[in-house]
Amino acid sequence: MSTLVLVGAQWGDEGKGKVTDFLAEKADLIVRYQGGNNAGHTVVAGGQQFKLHLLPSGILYRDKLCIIGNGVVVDPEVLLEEMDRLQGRVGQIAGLRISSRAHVILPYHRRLDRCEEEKKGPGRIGTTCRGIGPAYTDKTSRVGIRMAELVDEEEFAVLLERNLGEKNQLLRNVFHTDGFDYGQVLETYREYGRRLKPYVADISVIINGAIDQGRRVLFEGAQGTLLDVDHGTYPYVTSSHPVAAGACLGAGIGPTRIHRVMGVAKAYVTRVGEGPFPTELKDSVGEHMRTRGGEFGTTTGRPRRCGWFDAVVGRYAARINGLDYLAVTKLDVLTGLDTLRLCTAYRYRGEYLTEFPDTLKVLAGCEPVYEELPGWREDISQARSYHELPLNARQYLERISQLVGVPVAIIGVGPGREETIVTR
Ligand code: 2SA
Ligand code: GDP
Ligand code: MG
Repeated sequence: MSTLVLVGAQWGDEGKGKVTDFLAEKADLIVRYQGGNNAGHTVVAGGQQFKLHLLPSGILYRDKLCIIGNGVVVDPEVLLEEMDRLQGRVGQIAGLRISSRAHVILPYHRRLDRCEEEKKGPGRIGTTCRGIGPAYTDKTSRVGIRMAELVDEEEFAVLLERNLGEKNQLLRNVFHTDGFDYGQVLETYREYGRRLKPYVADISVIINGAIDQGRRVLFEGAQGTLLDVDHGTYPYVTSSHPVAAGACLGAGIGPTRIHRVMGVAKAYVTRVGEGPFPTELKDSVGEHMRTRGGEFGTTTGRPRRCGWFDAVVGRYAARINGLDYLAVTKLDVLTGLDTLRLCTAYRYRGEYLTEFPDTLKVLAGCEPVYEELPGWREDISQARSYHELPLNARQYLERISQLVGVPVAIIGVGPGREETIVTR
């Protein structure tokens, strides 16, 4: 690996945190390029579980440089808490840099997120209510506050006064709720700015310089392809670009700098939040996946919706991201199911669809077309090479690879760093 983008190939929570941590051993820099603390990336190392929201999943190694890219929206309160908590558990954390161009989540973004969701009622997106959408809205409306301004006391005071005035009006007059006190927010966030200042840098210079020197850079996506604001199941998406191309925008590198792209997919599918999900199971098999897979939101604790592996989604993710490899995670969760199903196509009003639909209306009306494969009962969590997997598990993986059109490079058989099989 020289530069590799790791991207979620489904609706998020594919196990990107674990795979990033695993691959980070061989990387010099690990870069988060989009999203914010809506993300929950779980890493299990040395028997300890770490839930990361803003810090890149390479942070557990002491000799790596971890970077929060300009495409990320940073909640300073959450980031400082996460840094303090991790330092308390592992001592001094790795080198960290935060892009001066990353936008800041302020308390009014969080409140607006909740108010907007409540106003939508049954039409809600099912956001994490972390202020992600409102912060990206400010960014594209050209009124956002960036890290460079947060750490500049004078600039911050001016920008906050203008923004807070407008947001308070919105909160009070449109949503009939409380606004925020300027003096209090200013004081609290100036302090956050003081603490974060040593980490703020022009990260594009650092990353491009590292690539020039032949250092290995791992770009870590959050959420997943189907949650991308352009390519996902709009409007049931997040407000950023989880797809591989997002790494260019969110880290300040050109497309020619990316050598390989790996998609992370669960051996089944989950989704948290609202929106269509063709292979969703509302039966005991879905319950098996939720219970055995511990499928609850890493950030919010919400139960995740579960369903069969969807190769239409897989092929779509392969196309949108230009996937070179797949990492198939949580294969162990399927152990014990007699028969497994793979969705190979959709049926829509009598039509047979092999490409992922471009409208929500069609997607919502799609019925999955399944093929069945035999399951396995053997415990696979101890397997460390491909040939230690039962024949039926290998056949299942081979069929996934064939349907998606991408070779499987990594297989997850448990949450621990070592519970991983590398095939190429
Ligand atoms: P938002 O908060 O504006 O980004 O929500 C918009 C949609 O994006 C989904 N979303 C996620 N989906 C899966 N995992 C995410 N991270 C957490 C996790 C989620 C949690 O690791 O489990 O704890 O609930 C994540 N973040 C955003 C979200 O559900 C909306 O559908
Ligand atoms: P991310 O958002 O893609 O990083 O994924 P999350 O951390 O939100 O959710 C994935 C969950 O699955 C976490 O609890 C991981 O510890 C766990 N996990 C990852 N890979 C495997 C695996 O191969 N097997 C099992 N059983 N759990 C896994
Ligand atoms: Mg997650």
